[in-house]
Parts: sequence; structure tokens; C-alpha cells
Amino acid sequence: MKVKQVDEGKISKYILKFTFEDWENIIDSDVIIVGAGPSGMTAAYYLAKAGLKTVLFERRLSFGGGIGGGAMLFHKIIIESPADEILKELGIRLVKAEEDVYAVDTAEFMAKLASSAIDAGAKFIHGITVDDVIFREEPLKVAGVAVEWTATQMSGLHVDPIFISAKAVVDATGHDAEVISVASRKLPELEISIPGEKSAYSEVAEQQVVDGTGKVAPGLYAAGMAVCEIKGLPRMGPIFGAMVLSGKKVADEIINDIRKS
Ligand code: 48F
Repeated sequence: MKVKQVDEGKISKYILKFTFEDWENIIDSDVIIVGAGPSGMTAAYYLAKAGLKTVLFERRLSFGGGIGGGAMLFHKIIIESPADEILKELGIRLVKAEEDVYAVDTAEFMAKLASSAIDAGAKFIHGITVDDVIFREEPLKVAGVAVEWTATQMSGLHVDPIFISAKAVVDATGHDAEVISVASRKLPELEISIPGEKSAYSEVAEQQVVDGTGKVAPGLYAAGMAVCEIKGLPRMGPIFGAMVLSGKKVADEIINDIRKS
């Protein structure tokens, strides 16, 4: 077998060329999703499948958010109906525990969710932290985000971010609702108050997260555990049906809003 010879200069040149092509393209996106957990990746799948230019920024260098940790590191997560239909659509295998309740392997869940969203056309970029939003007045709306390398943030260096515009921004950052928190603090005119998440009550939390998913302010949406934080809802632990249903619900609402506008 003859291996093609590629020198270091070319390796670097192609990496920079194609990276910057991607960045130029995403600088003006339809939808920005923050967080590659179950809700963010499900939203990315449905938004990209609908033909919207969708970029997902993830702070870490991995997919899955809270999926990978399973339940106290046990590699199973529980899914209840009707979320099983979404997992089946993505080819994720489920083992029936009882009527309408299933167990899923964490590695398969996060890998297939990520690959489905990417195959549908969503662009995932790792190692990026979203630390602020862009806003506009008259009408008041969120119009994008400020992004910084996670590594730069960790270093504590004083470095300005770059900005990415979008018609919709989804906070899928999990328990801390980081994007909505910064918007609430820096833009009081958005009138977002954050009561904080409650202790566990899985049976009611799943339904309430799905019901509470959606628009928080013009251009700004919440999905997944971020909904608990901003609506004062209980946590539910390692049952994830609501996370994927929330991702689908936020995608449907954004598709509808963008088509209307
Ligand atoms: O926490 P996470 O998995 O969010 P989720 O979709 O799902 C929650 C469940 O995993 C679990 C649960 C269900 O019962 O309680 O916790 O709501 O994923 C959030 C992702 O967002 C990234 C973070 O690294 C994680 O992968 N993230 C958080 N803040 C930022 C961020 C930020 N400011 N910029 C970029 N990524």
C-alpha cells in the first residue's frame, strides 16, 4: 500500500482554509444551538432536517452533555414514550423495561444522536463557549451570540470574542441555563427572571419540561434542563424522554417562527 505524502505546510494550509470557509458560512446562521446535550442535539437534527442553517457550539471537546455520565456512571438511561419514537427514527436501540418505558445505552444514544444531527446538515463546533448574546432594539430581540475559545476562557486571558448572528438562539446548556442567565442579567428589558431549578420529582418534571420548552424572548429559546432553571421546575435525573421531546418541540417552534417571518 502506497501512502500519499502530504507535507506539514499543506496540512496546515488545508486546515486553515477549510476551517475559515466554515466560519465564514456560519457567521450568519439561521439557528445557533448552545450545548451538545440530548436536547441541543435533537433540536439540531430537526432544524437541519428542515433545511435551516444550524450551528451548534459546544464548550467541551465531546458530544452528549449529561448522557455520557449515565446514572452515577452506570451506562444506561431511561426513556419513556413518546420519546422512544424519536430514538427509533435515529436507529437507537431500546430495551423494553415495561409498557412505554425503555433503557438505552449511553454510548449509542450520544453517538447516534450526534451523527444523525451532523448527517442532517447541522455544523457542530467543539471547544467554543458562548458567553453573551447580541441584541437589537425596536423591536427588542436577541440576534446572535458572542463566542470565545473555551481554552481562552480557562486561561483567564482578556480576549474579546467574535460574534455570530442568527434568527434564533437556543439555550440547551443544561442545568445552568447559561445563555438565558447572561441575557437576563445584562438585558433587564427582556424581563426574564430566573427562579432556579427545584429538587427531584421525576414524574411531574418530565411533562413540565416539555410544556415549558420554547421561546423566552424574541429570538431566544430554551430547551432541556435549561427550562427547569428558568421556570423553577424540578429535576428528574437519568430519565431523558423529556430532553429529546424538548429538543424536537423547540425545533418545531423555531421552524414555524422563521417560516412566518
Ligand atoms: O447538560 P446537558 O446534557 O443538557 P440537556 O440537553 O440535558 C440534560 C441531561 O443531560 C441531564 C438531566 C436530564 O434529566 O438532568 O443533565 O439539558 O448538556 C449541556 C451541554 O452544554 C454545554 C455543556 O458542556 C454540555 O455539553 N455548555 C454549557 N454551557 C455552555 C455550553 C456554553 N456557555 N457554551 C457552550 N456550551
